[in-house]
Amino acid sequence: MPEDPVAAALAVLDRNRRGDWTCPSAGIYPHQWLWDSGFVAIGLARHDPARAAGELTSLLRGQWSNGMVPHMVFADDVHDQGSRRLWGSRRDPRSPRGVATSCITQPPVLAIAARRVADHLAADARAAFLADVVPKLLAHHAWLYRDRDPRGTGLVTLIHPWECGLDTSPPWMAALRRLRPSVGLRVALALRLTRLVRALRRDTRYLPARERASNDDGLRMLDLAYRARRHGWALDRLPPDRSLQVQDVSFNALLAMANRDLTTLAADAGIAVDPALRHRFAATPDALETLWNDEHGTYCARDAVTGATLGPPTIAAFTMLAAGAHDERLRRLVARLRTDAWWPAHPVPSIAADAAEFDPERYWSGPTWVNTNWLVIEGLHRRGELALADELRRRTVDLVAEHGSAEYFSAITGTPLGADAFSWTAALVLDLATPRPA
Ligand code: 9WN
Repeated sequence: MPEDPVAAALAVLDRNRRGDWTCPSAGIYPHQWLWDSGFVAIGLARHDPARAAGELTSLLRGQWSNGMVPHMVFADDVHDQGSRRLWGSRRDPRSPRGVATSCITQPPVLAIAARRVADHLAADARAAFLADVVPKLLAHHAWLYRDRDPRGTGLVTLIHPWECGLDTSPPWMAALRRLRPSVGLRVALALRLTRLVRALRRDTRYLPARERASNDDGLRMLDLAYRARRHGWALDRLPPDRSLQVQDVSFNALLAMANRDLTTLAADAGIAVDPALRHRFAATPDALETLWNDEHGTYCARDAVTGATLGPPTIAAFTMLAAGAHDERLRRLVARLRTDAWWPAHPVPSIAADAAEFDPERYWSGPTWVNTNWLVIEGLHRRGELALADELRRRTVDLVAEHGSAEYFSAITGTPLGADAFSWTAALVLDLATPRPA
């Protein structure tokens, strides 16, 4: 008999609690991650709004003076020298004093989470929370547009797969493999220094290798991070032929959603949004439509240097249901969602089940994830597809009730994969356990 899903989810979040914040999963992910904390706050908003608010404010202790919110804030008491040394954030004068962080970002879900948290706080606490976080979130979004969209296209450019959140999804890995390797990487690949990579990797110490990125891809991602470090993590300093520069679908769709929520929160708090920033916000929805690809019949990421489409299509396209405005395209997306390839026994896989790259157990190359299902459900609600939204909601809650709060699941068999007791799985089940009023 499966446990009560709400009680089980709260137990996972208590187990992963580290004071004010929650780690994604003890052991493999001991630090604080940006979008993980956003999802934790969304899930906790109704059950414990004060803790949910603390989850967001604690993440923002890692914010840099230029507004960048890093994708990781390191736990003080966890030895993880390999990872800390890679980033070396403390050598960068823009990093916060006394807090070690990564030097790249992750999907900007914080304003989306903050709006939900604010809705559940009592008036005084809400005013104090908004006075604290709204200026920081405005600085965060201003950084995204200033540093990552210097040409004013309306779309932010990412410089590393770790920034997109769906890290090892096939379009990103294909682009990474096409990149001319550095001398160091060529030597490492030729000598097959897998032992070295395994020593640097934390994930395969805990999990079967077949569920994770290959060692070669792991090496390529590390090499790319070292290259970006040599250029101060700055998009405008990266050599175009030796870097990845990607206009990612889900990152920019989440940015459009977050811009809407941040605008509402700023108005509530009586904080003015700089007109130039408003102008940037306004450009993003139309710019997102330029990611539509007729050949694939869906939205795809784009190489920001060459303009090439990065296929195959992934779950990222469906996040447009919550961000897009092109009725005909979004109708086509909903129809596509109901095809066997995207709606197998346990919808919705990270890539189509009939794609050549589909691998049912490997990370972002096939399994279904609760956070992406949550985003699809959000989009279906926005489109008025209430029956489909509720079906996906029920199936997601049932999957977790039956198999536990795994990091991800086989979309074919439901087998739990990756880390267990994973925070965003638990948190979003908390949110999904209660059906939405129609
Ligand atoms: C690198 C923490 C993070 C998630 C990402 C997921 C994975 C890290 C990793 O874990 O990324 O940031 O070690 O592979 O891809 O979405 O935020 O849960």
